Amino acid sequence: MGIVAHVDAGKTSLTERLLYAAGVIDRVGRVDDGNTQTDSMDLERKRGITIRSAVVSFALGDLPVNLIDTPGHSDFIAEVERALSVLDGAVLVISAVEGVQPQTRLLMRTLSRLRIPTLLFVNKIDRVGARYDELLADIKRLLTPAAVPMVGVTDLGTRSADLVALDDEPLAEMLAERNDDFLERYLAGGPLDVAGELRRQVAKAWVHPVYFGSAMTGVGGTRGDRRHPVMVASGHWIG
Ligand SMILES: Nc1nc2c(ncn2[C@@H]2O[C@H](COP(=O)(O)OP(=O)(O)OP(=O)(O)O)[C@@H](O)[C@H]2O)c(=O)[nH]1
Ligand SMILES: [Mg+2]
Repeated sequence: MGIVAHVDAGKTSLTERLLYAAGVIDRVGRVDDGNTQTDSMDLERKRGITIRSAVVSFALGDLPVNLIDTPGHSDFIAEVERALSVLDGAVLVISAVEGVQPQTRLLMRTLSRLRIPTLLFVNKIDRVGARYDELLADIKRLLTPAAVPMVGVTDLGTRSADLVALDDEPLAEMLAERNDDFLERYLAGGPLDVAGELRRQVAKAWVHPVYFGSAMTGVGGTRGDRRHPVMVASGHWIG
């Protein structure tokens, strides 16, 4: 699993959060304090930037996971390219404030070309100036029309920003556009395995679910009783 983004979007902070959520570490380090797992070189810790791709390996149940935190600075692009060639899946991180940036577009183009299953994670929803609707529109216009939001956000742009469940309808509609059998069942009002179909279409890199959260406050994932994938590794879905 690769975590990729434009510089400063929060890749290292998100990686740290994921390690915490997976039970690998029992304290969340901070880039600004120079104590994260993946910014481990002296220069990285001093400058608060990632220079080298770093892999952290752990198990989720029986499933081995190799999480790769990549650099965002364009000087270190070779490090990212090397990582891309081994990925089973990617999380493309976008800052809710800065939005879609040049490196974001470049990465999405490359991930699409390589048909790597890619989730989008809009980070920093706690920061002043964080956007939702406008950013989703930018994502669809500049990155991929096949982007679909998985959660809504309350108190956007504040420390108490949180997630709310969304209606499944737009998601089902988007999936129906890409699978005739699913479309037939959708039109007939029949029982729909939305989560299963989403998994299949994400694995084929046909659709890109958009998650929202904050690596800083730890808000993320989904809300309500939806059980949708948040990570992929070796063709298996986790979460
Ligand atoms: N408010 C807020 N700040 C964040 C969040 N995530 C990261 N930051 C801050 O944003 C800055 C960059 O975070 P990093 O995690 O180093 O970002 P990065 O994408 O790994 O940066 P590079 O590897 O250098 O490209 C740091 O000052 C973080 O503390 C977030 O969710 N909310
Ligand atoms: Mg980093």
